[in-house]
Amino acid sequence: MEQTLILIKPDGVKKHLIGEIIKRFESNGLDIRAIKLVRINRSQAEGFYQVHKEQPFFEELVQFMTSGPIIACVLEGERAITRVRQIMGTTDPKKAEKGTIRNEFADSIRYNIIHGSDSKASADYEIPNFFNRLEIIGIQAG
Ligand code: IDP
Ligand code: MG
Repeated sequence: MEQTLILIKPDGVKKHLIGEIIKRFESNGLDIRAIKLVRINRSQAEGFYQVHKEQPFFEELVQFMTSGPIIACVLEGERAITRVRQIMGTTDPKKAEKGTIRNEFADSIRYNIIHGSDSKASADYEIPNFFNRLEIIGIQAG
């Protein structure tokens, strides 16, 4: 079993896509282990995306991710990381496969609706940015 983090970005929340997006993951058989609506500040966004801090789009990305509330969600299932990335579609919605979330709903490579961890190492880093152990159902005893 694998766990992965998804974020419904500020554009996805503004477009009222929370239900639509969660439905796609649940329909695929993935289990929700934690979920919350949060607004992150600049230092949280910089920390979350620190792997991209040298990228030319970093400042825009931080501004975007702090521009409104987001949904953070831990999903669990066999090969959850790969399955989630497939359901999301690739970063640039113009290149994303038909039927994927980004292909159907995203406006641009910058405003692309959703984040999903891209590896086990990323998921292990990203999940604790949003949830402590007690908030993830199934990890704690009892
Ligand atoms: P991913 O979200 O598909 O994993 P990453 O390469 O990890 O894509 O980039 C993180 C986020 O940074 C993207 O989802 C997108 O919001 C933003 N981003 C990536 N590349 C560009 C770009 O070329 N211009 C503007 N924003 C970008
Ligand atoms: Mg990424």
